[in-house]
Amino acid sequence: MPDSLTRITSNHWGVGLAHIEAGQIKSVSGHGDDPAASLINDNIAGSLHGAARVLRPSIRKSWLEGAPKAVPRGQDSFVEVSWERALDLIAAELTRVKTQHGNGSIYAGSYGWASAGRFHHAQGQLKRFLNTIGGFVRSKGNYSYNAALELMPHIVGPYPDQVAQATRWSVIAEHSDLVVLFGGIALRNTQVCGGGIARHRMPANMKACADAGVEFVNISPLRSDVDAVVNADWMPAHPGTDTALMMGLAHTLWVEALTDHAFLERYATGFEKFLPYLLGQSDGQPKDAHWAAEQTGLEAEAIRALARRMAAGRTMISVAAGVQRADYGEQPMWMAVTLAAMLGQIGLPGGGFTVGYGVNGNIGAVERPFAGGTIPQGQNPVSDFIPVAMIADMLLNPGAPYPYQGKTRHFPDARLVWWAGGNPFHHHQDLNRLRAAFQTPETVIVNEVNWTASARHADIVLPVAAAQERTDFGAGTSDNALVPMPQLVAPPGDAREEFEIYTDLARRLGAEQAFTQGKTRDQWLLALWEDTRKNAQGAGIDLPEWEAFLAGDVITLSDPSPHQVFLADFRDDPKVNALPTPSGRIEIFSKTIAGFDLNDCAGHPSWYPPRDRAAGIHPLALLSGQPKTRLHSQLDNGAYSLSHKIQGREPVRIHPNDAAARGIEDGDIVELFNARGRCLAGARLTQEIAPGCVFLWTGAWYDPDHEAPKGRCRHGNPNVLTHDLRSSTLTQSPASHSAMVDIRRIDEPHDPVTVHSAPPLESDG
Ligand SMILES: Nc1nc2c(c(=O)[nH]1)N[C@H]1C(S)=C(S)[C@@H](COP(=O)(O)OP(=O)(O)OC[C@H]3O[C@@H](n4cnc5c(=O)[nH]c(N)nc54)[C@H](O)[C@@H]3O)O[C@H]1N2
Ligand SMILES: Nc1nc2c(c(=O)[nH]1)N[C@H]1C(S)=C(S)[C@@H](COP(=O)(O)OP(=O)(O)OC[C@H]3O[C@@H](n4cnc5c(=O)[nH]c(N)nc54)[C@H](O)[C@@H]3O)O[C@H]1N2
Ligand SMILES: [Mo]
Repeated sequence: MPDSLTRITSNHWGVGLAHIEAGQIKSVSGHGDDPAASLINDNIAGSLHGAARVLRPSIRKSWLEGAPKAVPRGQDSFVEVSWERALDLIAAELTRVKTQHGNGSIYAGSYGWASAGRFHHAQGQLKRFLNTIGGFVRSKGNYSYNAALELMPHIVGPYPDQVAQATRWSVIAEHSDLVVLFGGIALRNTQVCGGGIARHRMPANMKACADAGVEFVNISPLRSDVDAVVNADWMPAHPGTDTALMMGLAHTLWVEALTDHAFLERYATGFEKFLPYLLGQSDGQPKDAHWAAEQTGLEAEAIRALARRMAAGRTMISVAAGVQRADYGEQPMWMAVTLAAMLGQIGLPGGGFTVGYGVNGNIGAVERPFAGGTIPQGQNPVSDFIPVAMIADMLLNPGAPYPYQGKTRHFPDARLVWWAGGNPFHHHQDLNRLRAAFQTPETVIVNEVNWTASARHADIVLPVAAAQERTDFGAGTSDNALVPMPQLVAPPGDAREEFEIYTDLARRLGAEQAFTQGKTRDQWLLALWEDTRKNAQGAGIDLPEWEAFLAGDVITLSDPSPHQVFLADFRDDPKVNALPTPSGRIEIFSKTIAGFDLNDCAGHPSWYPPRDRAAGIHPLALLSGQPKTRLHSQLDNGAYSLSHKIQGREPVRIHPNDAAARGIEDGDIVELFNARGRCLAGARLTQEIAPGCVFLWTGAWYDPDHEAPKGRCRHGNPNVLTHDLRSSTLTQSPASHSAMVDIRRIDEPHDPVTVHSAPPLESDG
C-alpha cells in the first residue's frame, strides 16, 4: 500500500472517504454525492485507534482461576491470553454446557447494531456458527419499535411493510396541508439507516415541504425535534400523554361532526365499540379536549383548534418510534390509527398516518429495489426465544412464566450468554438491575471492538476487527445504494475477523465443514456479491463483477416506487386488497386482543397514565433519545462525540426555569437521580426543551463508581435511571422514555470518567 491514500468506507451513518497515512485512518470526510454527510464520521479515526480497543483475548481473572463469584462481573480484572488458549476454553465450555444443560441453555439473542457490511455481520456470523453446533435461544424483536412490530399485525398489518410502503416525502410536499408530528422527526436521527445511507435526503425533504407551504405541528418535549426550516408550531405535551391528546382531538372531531363516517364504515371495524369509551359512556369520563388538556398540560382550546385544522385539509399524522418506546407504547399508535381513520384520509396522497418517520434517514425517502446477499444462518434446532427486552427478566427468573401475546411462556435457564455486535450495558434499561442479572450465568462471552461496559461484564472477551479493518460491501436494508468497503487498515493487536474466529472454533468442535461450507472468507464475499447480482438481475439491473465493484464508487439505484402512498391500494379496493388483519380492515377494536383480557392493553385504544408519572415521586420527565454525535454507544470516544461533552460528561438539556430552581448554571456538573440509580452529567441550559423535562442522550459509555451510592455512573448513561418495565404484557416491549428523575448541582469533588481506556489487564503466565 502507498503511504497516503483516500479510500471509500460505509457505515450506518453514511459513506465516508477515509484518509489513510502510514497504516492509520487520519480522518473521514463525507462523500461528494451526499448532500448532508454526517459528522459522526469524525469519530472514526480517534475511536478506531483509541485507548479502549480490545487487543487480545481476555479472560476475567476469577473465572479463569475457577472461583467465578470471588469478584463480581464488572469489577474484576482481566488476563490477556493467546487465541489458542481462549478458543480451547470456549470449546470446552460450550461442550460442557451443551452436555449438562442442552443447547436451550445457550442464550445468543445478542441484540445490537454491530456494523455495516453484508458478510462480516456480527450476529449473522455468531448465529450461523451456533446453528452448526446445536443451536441457541434467540431474541425476538428490537429496542427500536417493538410495540409497533407486535401490535400492528393485529390492527393494520405487518409493521415492516409499513416502513417500506411509507408515503414518500415528495408526495407530502405536493399534497399535504398539515403534518402533525407526535415526537417530531428529529434530523439528528435521520443521519442513520441500518446497513448504510449513501445520501442524506431529509434536510432537502424538509426544505421541499417548507417551500411548498406545508404546515407542521410538533408535539414533542423538544422544539428542535423538527427542522427549523418548516417553522413548526410547537405543542409540548407532557411526555407519555400523546394518547390522551389524540383522544381529545378525536372527541372534538366527533362532537363537531368532523368524523368521516363513510370511511369508518367501509375500511374500519369496531369504531362503535370505541365510541362509548371516547364519550365516557362506558367509564364515566368523556375524553374531551378539557380532559386531554389536564393530562397533557396543553390548553383545551388549542386542542380543539388543532382538531379543526386537521379536518380542514389534507393531514398526515406521524408518530415517532420514540413515542411507542414507552409505558403503554401500543396506545399512541393505535389511537393515531383511529384518529386517522376518523379523518378518513388513509390511502390518500399526503393523508393518513405513519409510524416511524424519523426512525431512520430513508423512511419515506427511498426503498431498495432488491435485497442484498446475506450469509445464510442455517437452521436453529432450538425454537425457544425471549422478547428481546426481557434479558434481565430471563436471567433473574429462569424457568418462570411470563405473558406474551395472550399466551403464557417460560424463560429458559440460560447458563451461557454470548453477545456479538451489541452493547446491552448501553441499550438495556435499569442498568443496576442488569448488573445483578449478569451475575447469574455461568459464562458470558462478548466479542467486541472496544472495552465497552458489556465487555467489562464478560468472562471471555474476544477482540474483533472493526468494519474498516476488513473487506465487505454495504447494502443498507432500506438504502438504494451499494457501497464497496475495501479493508482500509489492519486490525490492531491480535484482533481478528469473526469469521476466522468461528472457523477455528468450529474446527475444535468438529463443525468446520458445516460452518465454512468449504469456502474461504474471500469465496464467501464473492458468493454474497453474486447473490446480490442475481437479485439485481431479477429487478432488471446489471451490476459489475466483484473486483470492479470493490475498486469503484457507490452504485445508486432508483426507488422502485417513488410516488408511494401508504395504503392507496387498500383504499382503492378494500376487498381485493384487504389488509392482513383478522377482519381484513383497520381494527379499531380487536377481538383477538380483547380476548386476551389484559389489564394493560384492552380491545380498543385506551388511556393508561405512565407509571413513574402516576407514582409522582420525581418531578422531571427524563427523555433519553438517540445521540446526535454518534450511533448509540458506538464511537463515544471519538472526536465529535467528545466535543459535545461538558467536563468529560454527557450533556443533559434542561430548561432555564428548572435549572434556576435548583441553582444550576450552564456548564455545571449535575447529578440525575431516582430510586433506581444515579449519574453525573453536564448541564446544558436551553429554551428548546419544555419545562418539566430533561433530555440526556443515550450512548455515554456506562462508567459505574462502585464506591458511590447506587454505583453512580460518572459519565451520564441515562439507563441507570430508566425502568425495566415493559410497555405492556401484550408486546413486552422496552419502555425507556417513561422515567421520572430529579437533578441537583454537584459541588463535592468527583472522579474523572475512566471508561474510555482499557480496564486493568494482566498478562498470561
Ligand atoms: N434509554 C434508552 N435506551 C435505549 C434507547 C432509548 O431511546 N433510550 N434506544 C434503544 C434502541 S432504539 C436501540 S436500537 C439500542 C441500540 O443498542 P446497541 O445496538 O446495542 O448499541 P450500539 O452502541 O450500536 O452497540 C453495538 C456494539 O457493537 C460493537 N460492534 C460494532 N461492530 C462490531 C462487529 O463487527 N463485531 C462485534 N462483535 N461488535 C461490533 C460496537 O463496538 C458496539 O459496542 O439502544 C436502545 N436503548
Ligand atoms: N444520530 C443518531 N441517529 C440515530 C440513532 C443514533 O444512535 N444516533 N439511532 C437510530 C435508531 S436505532 C433508532 S430506533 C432511531 C430512533 O428514532 P426515534 O424513535 O424517532 O428517536 P428518539 O430520539 O427515541 O425519539 C424521538 C423524539 O421523541 C420525543 N419523545 C420522547 N418521548 C415522547 C413522548 O412521550 N411524546 C412525544 N410526543 N414525544 C416524545 C423525544 O423528544 C425524542 O427526541 O434513531 C436512529 N437514528
Ligand atoms: Mo433502534
